[in-house]
Amino acid sequence: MSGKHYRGLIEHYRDRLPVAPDTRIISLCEGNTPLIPLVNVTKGLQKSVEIYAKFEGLNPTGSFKDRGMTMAVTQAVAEGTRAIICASTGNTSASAAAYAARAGIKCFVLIPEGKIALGKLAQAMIQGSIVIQIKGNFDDGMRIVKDMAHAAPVAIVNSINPYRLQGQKTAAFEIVDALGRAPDYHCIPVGNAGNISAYWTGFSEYAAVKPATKSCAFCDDTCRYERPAVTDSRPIMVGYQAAGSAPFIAGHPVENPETVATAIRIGNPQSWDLAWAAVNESGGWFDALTDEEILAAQKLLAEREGVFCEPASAISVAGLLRDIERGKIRDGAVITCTLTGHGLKDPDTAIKQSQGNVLQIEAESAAVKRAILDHL
Ligand code: AN7
Repeated sequence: MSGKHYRGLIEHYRDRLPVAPDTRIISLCEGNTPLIPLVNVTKGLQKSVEIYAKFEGLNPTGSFKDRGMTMAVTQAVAEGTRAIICASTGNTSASAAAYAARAGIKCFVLIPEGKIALGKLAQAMIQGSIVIQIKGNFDDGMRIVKDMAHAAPVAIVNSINPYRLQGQKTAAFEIVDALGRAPDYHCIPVGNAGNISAYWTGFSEYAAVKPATKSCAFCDDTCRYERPAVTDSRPIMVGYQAAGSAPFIAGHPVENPETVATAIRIGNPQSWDLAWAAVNESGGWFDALTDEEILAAQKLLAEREGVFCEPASAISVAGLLRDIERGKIRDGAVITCTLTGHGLKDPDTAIKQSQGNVLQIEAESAAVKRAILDHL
């Protein structure tokens, strides 16, 4: 393929990723997602801050998982793997299925029965993965998948696969590239804790001087020389969990995690130490939000900003707005929030909390006119 159109995050950030020059890239042109300024939710706040949403719901399968999956599946194929496997609360399975389909390999996904959002299940199914519904939660699935690494010829593509985090760190690169600087704070939902770890890696790599090893299609001559740090700072990392699934706030894994934000219904996060390192090294914190707070933020973003993300994603904005009110965010700060997945993933939850916006009336102009006048 020729030309300079965007060809996915591996091609774009090739010199910062562990990919050999002749490797066959498995890509759906993921990444390059918009950094949307939030213009309405900031009105009425005590502090003057700039908030940007990194809308990862606009990746090819509707979540940030595609960033890691392009790397993990590219590597799996390079190693001659013929099947991949993951445990998932939904988005990982949707993404794994898509990249496996693209690569022409088999995909097995373990999901908690009855506890994944409808859109994600539809994706995993139609993209041809073998869906294994287990009578257990994500943590049970993760334990079984780790067993399978030794028991069956399959490659694990959960975020314990280090290539996943390598791909996901590019979201931090994109944020700095878009802002022209690092944000002061970065707010992010935390489930299995891979993403917060990946962002910290990305922000840290961009703040460090590094010799360039390879050049990409977009680089100019300077690429061959030692690369200066792109930014001189790193953000304070803030991770938010659902109150019913908050091991980082409890300080230990929790059994039987529960939350309406099924994507982050995880009690035993695999990237425990990396996530703590991100928060501690950056001077950040973890906090928990109730399901009510999560859903209110999802609705606020949709109604006030026109940005429809899934409940787990909205927790980053829910937490940020609460922390601004509590005085934990400094005046004048530039803040980025990751909205990890698209709202269309979970239509049931969206419909359930928006019933009031539907009117049922006769099919007559007079009735419609009345309805309009009543609601102006
Ligand atoms: C929308 O799909 O773990 O802290 O199996 O789907 O990196 O786990 C999903 C996680 C946040 C949490 N937002 O990210 C899975 C899965 C959304 C998610 C997270 C997930 P991590």
